[in-house]
Amino acid sequence: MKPFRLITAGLLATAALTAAAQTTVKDPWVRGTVAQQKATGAFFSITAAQGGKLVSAASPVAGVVEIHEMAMDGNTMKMRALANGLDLPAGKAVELKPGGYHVMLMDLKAPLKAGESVELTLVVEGKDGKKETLAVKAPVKALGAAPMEHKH
Ligand SMILES: [Cu+2]
Repeated sequence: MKPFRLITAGLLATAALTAAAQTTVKDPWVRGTVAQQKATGAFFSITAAQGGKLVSAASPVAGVVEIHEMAMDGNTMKMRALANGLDLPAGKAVELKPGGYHVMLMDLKAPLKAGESVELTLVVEGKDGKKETLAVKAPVKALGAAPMEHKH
């Protein structure tokens, strides 16, 4: 075998790894909860270099995790699940923040206190249909005491 072939194989492997990590998540956080509160939101900035969709999320702290948007329903702001996922335009940061897109953590197993951190698993589907899984650690922040209302 010629040494040249080995080098080529090495470069290809590196390229494959880079392609798999096309999505980056910045500044993740989760809104803290009070006793008896069963739902809260997780927020972050997400950028998919080649574009794609955030199709699902999971967390060990919640029984049900959905990707939500806020939308006007008549005169009321309501949340609803994005059935087809959240679009991520290529190279553009998409902000998930209070009052906008968020990852809804429901059926919480315990209250989330400031200082703790929550593990999130995000699944992004690329334009080519390939799925990428991202493990994110989001610190819990206590922002006011107002619990996040959940209406559908
Ligand atoms: Cu929600």
